[in-house]
Amino acid sequence: MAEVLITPQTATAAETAKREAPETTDGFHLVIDALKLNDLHTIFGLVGIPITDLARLAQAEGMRFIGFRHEQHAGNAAAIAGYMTQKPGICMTVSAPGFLNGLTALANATTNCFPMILISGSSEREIVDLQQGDYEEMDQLNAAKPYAKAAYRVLHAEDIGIGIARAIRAAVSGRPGGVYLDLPAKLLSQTIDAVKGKQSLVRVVDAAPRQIPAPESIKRALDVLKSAKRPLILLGKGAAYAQADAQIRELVEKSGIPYLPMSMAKGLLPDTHEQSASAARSFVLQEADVVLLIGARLNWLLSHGKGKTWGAAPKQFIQVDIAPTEIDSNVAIAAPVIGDIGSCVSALLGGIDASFPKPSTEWTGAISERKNKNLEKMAATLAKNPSPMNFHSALRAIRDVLKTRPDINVVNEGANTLDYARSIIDMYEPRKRFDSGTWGIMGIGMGFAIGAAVTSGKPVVAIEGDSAFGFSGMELETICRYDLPVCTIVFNNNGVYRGTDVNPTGGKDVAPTVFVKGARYDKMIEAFGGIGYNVTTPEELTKALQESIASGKPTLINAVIDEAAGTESGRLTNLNPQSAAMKK
Ligand code: ADP
Ligand code: TPW
Repeated sequence: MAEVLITPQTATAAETAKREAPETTDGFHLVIDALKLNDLHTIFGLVGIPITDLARLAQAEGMRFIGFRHEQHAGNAAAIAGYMTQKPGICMTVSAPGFLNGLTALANATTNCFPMILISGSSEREIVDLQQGDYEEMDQLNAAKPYAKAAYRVLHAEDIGIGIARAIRAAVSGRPGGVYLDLPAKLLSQTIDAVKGKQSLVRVVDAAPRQIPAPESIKRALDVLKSAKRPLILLGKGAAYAQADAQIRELVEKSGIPYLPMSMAKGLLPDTHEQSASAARSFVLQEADVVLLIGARLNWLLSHGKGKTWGAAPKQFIQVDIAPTEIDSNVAIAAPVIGDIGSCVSALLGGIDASFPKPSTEWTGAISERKNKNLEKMAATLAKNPSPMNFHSALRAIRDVLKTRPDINVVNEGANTLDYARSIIDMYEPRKRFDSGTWGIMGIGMGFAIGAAVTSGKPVVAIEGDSAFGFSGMELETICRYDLPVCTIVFNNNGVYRGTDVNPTGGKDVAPTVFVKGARYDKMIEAFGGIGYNVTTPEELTKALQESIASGKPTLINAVIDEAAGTESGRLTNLNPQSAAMKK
């Protein structure tokens, strides 16, 4: 509403007119008001027409706008905020290229069942649909659809409230996922009567309603569980997302059944819990006869529930999930339990009383024996002090520091860096580990770190392969700009997986996996006022990490790792038969 210079005489007339004429509001204000009304107070984004004005207004209205250097990382920050809070993370981008940059994060969120809303400005329908060549023209709604759980467009200012309500509900109800909301520029500047605008806003009631499992599904599941000789519980990141921490712990402890956490479910129970079978993973997957899956899919990360990983012993699966279509996705499920994990686990607990058969000591004893043997082997590997440092000796140093700070968030990506850190770094609290997830995607590092730091207000340690770090490295500036307590540790082995490949032709170009040798990633953060460390021994790494955490400042530790230490694709060698064959 523009201010006008008026004489005292006309002022009275203008004031009278203003009192009589209804005040107006516009699309910009309605978007902000709708988000705030639903307790969404942070936007991760990147500006440009028409988002700049929206971002300015959001800030002026008391929201937090965290501006990024690339939309993919803003989207990843929003996604992880959604995973941590069960409220959709909000990402805002401009049209076409900005939208497409954000779309990778939206797709990754949908794949991982993280709730987020990508809001993008777009060109006018008239021009897009006639393909008349607008500035950053694109049919974004249709482009988003295959990669989003839902996609909506709002054309009238009075529909903004409903549009945002639908987006919130779609993102968090049932199986969570990414939602796209298309806001044409013309919509944002549309004005409507302020009272009408206010009335059009919707505060979403019970956005993710409990979904109570059918009693017969609980009975069936308990019957299968009771019949087990070698039961196993498998906890996935759906279980962590559900925030049913106490019930899950009770189920594990009351039943006495050994459990395995998937990588992002680590810490749901502390990794040091005596019933954790992580150190005997291969053994329990092969030998178990009944497997209770809670918020975990039988996708590639679990070898699709079949084959060598699962051994020859016949298996029966019980699967607790909110998505009925997940059942029988890869193998037959003997006992599906459909509902939200809190309700399902509570119902299962109702059937686990003193008469419930405890797993035999033969089974738990065999697991303990394996665990101890493997832990001893791992301890011997971790105790070595090779020079240069390798993944194990560096991770030992990090593990020992993180043990003293269970509240710290851990972000992790890379190939070897991911595989080794996942098994070596223990987690003690739920929803503190964020990684490459269902796709095994590289590039989540700095986005997740920023999202986790902003959302939790707690420090973040990002353990990054040097290649993985490169995908989002420019966001170091964002970390410094907002002065976030993020310590990035780059496992620098001079390349993708390792740094020793050679060009077989002897030509000038280096091999496809090789980077600049001896790069100093620590200097990158210094360019933005952060603190850099270059370390070559576990002792130096320990000291640098302790100092970093104590400082609460943006820091980066360039950890020099033996360039020959990594294996191609980390532990995914089975997915890489071509490469294995080429090396023979
Ligand atoms: P992981 O990668 O850790 O194995 P996945 O992402 O494959 O885990 O599986 C998560 C599963 O959890 C999905 O199938 C999803 O439908 C389910 N899920 C997510 N939230 C809930 C919830 N609140 N209640 C029940 N199931 C849920
Ligand atoms: C978006 C393929 C998988 S792992 C990896 C790449 C490029 C990097 C491994 O090297 P890094 O780790 O990070 O140095 P380390 O510990 O082995 O030395 N593009 C995307 N996602 C994936 N997964 C790839 C490429 C890949």
